[in-house]
Amino acid sequence: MAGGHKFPVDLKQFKQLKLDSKNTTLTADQKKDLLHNINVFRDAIIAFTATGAARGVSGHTGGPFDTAPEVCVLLAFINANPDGFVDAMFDEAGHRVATQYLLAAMDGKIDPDDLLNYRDANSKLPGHPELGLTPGVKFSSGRLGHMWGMVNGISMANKDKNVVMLGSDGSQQEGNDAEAARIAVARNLNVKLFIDNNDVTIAGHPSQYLKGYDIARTLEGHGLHVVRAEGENIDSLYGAMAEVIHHKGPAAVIVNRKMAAGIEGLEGEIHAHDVITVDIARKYLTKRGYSKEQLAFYDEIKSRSNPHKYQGCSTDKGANRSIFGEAVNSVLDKLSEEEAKRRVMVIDSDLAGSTGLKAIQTKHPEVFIPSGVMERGNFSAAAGFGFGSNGKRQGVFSTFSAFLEMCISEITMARLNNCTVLSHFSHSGVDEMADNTCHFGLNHFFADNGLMDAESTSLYFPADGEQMKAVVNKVFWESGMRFIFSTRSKVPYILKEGTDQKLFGEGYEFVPGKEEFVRKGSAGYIVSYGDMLYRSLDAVETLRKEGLDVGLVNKPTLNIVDEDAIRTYGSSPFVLVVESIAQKTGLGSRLGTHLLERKLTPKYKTMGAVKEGCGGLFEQINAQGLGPEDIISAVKDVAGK
Ligand SMILES: Cc1ncc(C[n+]2csc(CCOP(=O)(O)OP(=O)(O)O)c2C)c(N)n1
Repeated sequence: MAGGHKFPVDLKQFKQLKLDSKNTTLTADQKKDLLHNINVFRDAIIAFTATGAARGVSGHTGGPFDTAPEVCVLLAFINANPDGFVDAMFDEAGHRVATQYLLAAMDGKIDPDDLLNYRDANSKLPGHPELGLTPGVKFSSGRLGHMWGMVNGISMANKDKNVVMLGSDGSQQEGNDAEAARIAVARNLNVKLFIDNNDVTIAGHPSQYLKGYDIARTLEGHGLHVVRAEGENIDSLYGAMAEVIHHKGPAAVIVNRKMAAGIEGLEGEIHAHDVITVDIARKYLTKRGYSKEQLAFYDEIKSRSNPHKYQGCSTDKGANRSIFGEAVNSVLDKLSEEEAKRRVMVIDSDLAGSTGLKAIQTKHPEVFIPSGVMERGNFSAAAGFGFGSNGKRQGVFSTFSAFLEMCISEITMARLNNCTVLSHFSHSGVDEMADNTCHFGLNHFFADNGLMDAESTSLYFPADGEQMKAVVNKVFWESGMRFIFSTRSKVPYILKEGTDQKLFGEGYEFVPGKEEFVRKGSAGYIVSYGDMLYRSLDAVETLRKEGLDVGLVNKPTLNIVDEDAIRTYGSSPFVLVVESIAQKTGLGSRLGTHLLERKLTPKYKTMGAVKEGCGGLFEQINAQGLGPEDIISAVKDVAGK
């Protein structure tokens, strides 16, 4: 594996230390050995996470680098008393997966050289830990705030053992952790938390954007035994950890530190959350004594891109998730600052740079509220802003599509309160999602969860950047609940047939609920939307050249039936739904009903996301069976050709 690259860090140097948590101080030798282990662990984390930067698949270095001291101390505690612990270092911040991969390598479950495939497609080393996928990985994690609750139950099932969890100041912002704290205290569970309080999340420093947030006081308020420690002072950290392990009942160490301490160019910086650059990694590792030859493998790791050339669309691409923010700006530009502030509130969930809100923060700071990793609270705040306004006031909310699943109940209550809220869920589907399965955005239709007589809820998934602008402009001031989806990946522009003009460019007007005939055909129709539209168009063009007159319908409003359009394609020989969200809950699971209710009985087939991810970027779509050839063969299958 790893193209034959050799992992530069010799993991055998790691000492099998045993430390008894009854002793709250370290001897000079123990301290020396611990510091040695921490250095080896951190070298390894830096060495292999930087391959994510080299191959262009991103990743996370600062978090797993930070928690190395806690992990090394815990390993020594567990070594000394294996029966005293449940055998896993649960981590509520799943992006710190590098820790788990390194532990698996140290356990002999994966070859250390394989670590150099971090986040590569099909490497089984995706962006978050997935139980059952990677040998040696002991749990799944990746949605913040989802681990502690389970750790409580694991503790209930293992009363005579400690259950340890690595925590983070990002994850602790989630409401779930407050519920988990109450359960842990009420049941006096032996859960032990080690919370990396590095004051960095994705979008900024919690001390700046979330005034009043104080993890130690919060957990003390719940009734946990809390000890504060200086994370980069091993005596302070060790003493606090020993005390907490020894304490009977739930307890936490709040590990205060600057993120990426000691890494030149990263220490205390927000981007330390992300993957380290090869340059910074090289500098760090060279200083630590690794030779040029040992680090030469970085030069051989290259990014790959999708070799397929899609027909019917432009070669240039637009990032719909960013275009959303620019489109909102174009609406705000028409208002005075005072009116914008009074009528619009845009709330972030620590992902402004990823979901397009950054552009709004920059150009219209008067409407922007930075907020924490608290999707439910933020969504409800956006909904409440529009409460009673009938669209005159707009709350704008945004996060990744995966986390829509967290907000379903809040959406219901917002609907029952006739709230007006415009939501943008980016990172939809599976395309270019190296973060893998827990980050897939699959269940958009869950947002349309009202009754048939309820105020209408609209789900929009524009196919390209021009259509995104048109959608935002059209629906911004409407009342009710509107959900707009975009992908992590950029998408090309759909072109007018046989020209290089953009189909949704000048002169195009978006009409909510209207389905659009991109190609008329007599053999049957593909119905698609979002990022699958250009892929479907490519298949349609190929099939038409082969003599099969397939048509293509774009359905940018996912959950409203266009009666004229459905009659046209429903009367054709076949309908194939092509989408990148879950086949189980997507459009394909509904359109068949819509057809039958109208006594339309074409041959029918659906294709969408059907399995867990393979890691990597463009490879994800193909791995789901949604590649160009797959669409062509599905058409031939349903057409009986
Ligand atoms: C429920 C949920 N919301 C949002 C995210 C996206 N996300 C990943 S990491 C992160 C913030 C990370 O902060 P922290 O946990 O403190 O990690 P550190 O920056 O210290 O590595 C966010 C918002 C997520 N993974 N899960």
